[in-house]
Amino acid sequence: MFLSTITPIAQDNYVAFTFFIGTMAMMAASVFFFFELNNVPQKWRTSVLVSGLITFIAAVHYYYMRSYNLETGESPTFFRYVDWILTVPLMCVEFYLITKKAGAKVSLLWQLIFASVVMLITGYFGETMDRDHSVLWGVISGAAYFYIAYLIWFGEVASLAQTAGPSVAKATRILAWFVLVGWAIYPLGYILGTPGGLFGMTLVDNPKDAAVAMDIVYNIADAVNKIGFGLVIYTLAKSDAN
Ligand SMILES: *C/C=C(C)/C=C/C=C(C)/C=C/C1=C(C)CCCC1(C)C
Repeated sequence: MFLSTITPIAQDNYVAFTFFIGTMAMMAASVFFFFELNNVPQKWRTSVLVSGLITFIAAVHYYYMRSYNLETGESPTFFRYVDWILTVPLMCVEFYLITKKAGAKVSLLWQLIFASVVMLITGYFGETMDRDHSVLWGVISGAAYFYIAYLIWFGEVASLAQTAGPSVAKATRILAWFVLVGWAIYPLGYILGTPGGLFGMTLVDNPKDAAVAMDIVYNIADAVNKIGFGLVIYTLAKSDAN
């Protein structure tokens, strides 16, 4: 019987369990954003659509990562990064879309996307191919992260948001907090999961426990950031009628 091939999630398997809950939450959020497309003003539809794409892409990856983790007992690092390399640039697209009305140029979008790709590729090297230099890769990745945060807090995104009207300014401010605080959870996961992750210090000694801590932290961060981001955009779309 096909049911016998299903691997049950053990009660103490928090990694698989948070992948499961993550799948469900991302799926529910996607359905919500897609169905609400018709209830938001025309000019915000693309933004809300992108919110739905972000959670949808994550839902598909989470579904896969849950079974990968259950069947191998390993951390699905590769698919984690495939997910991020698709969804983080889409979050950059969100910043571009909401400031476009105030004159955001495509070059700003490319700056954000480029920095996010550098942040993720260097993080991937540090987690997989070159773990001996995880601190160095983490620092480069962190620099790209700070550059993104800088653009959003003090750079072009911030100044454009100011001229785009009070609703966009307010939404950008909240999204900026997501980037500063919500995204900062990821380097914490990296530090917990990677040998030498905190300037030569390994916080969790047993590699299995370290991987578990990392996956749980990443799963929490993804739910907060992807669904939270989408809801901020949705609220903006609903509150800004003009
Ligand atoms: C939906 C997924 C999101 C918002 C993922 C964001 C990921 C990061 C902000 C990752 C940042 C990292 C660092 C700043 C340093 C260590 C390596 C990373 C890739 C974990």
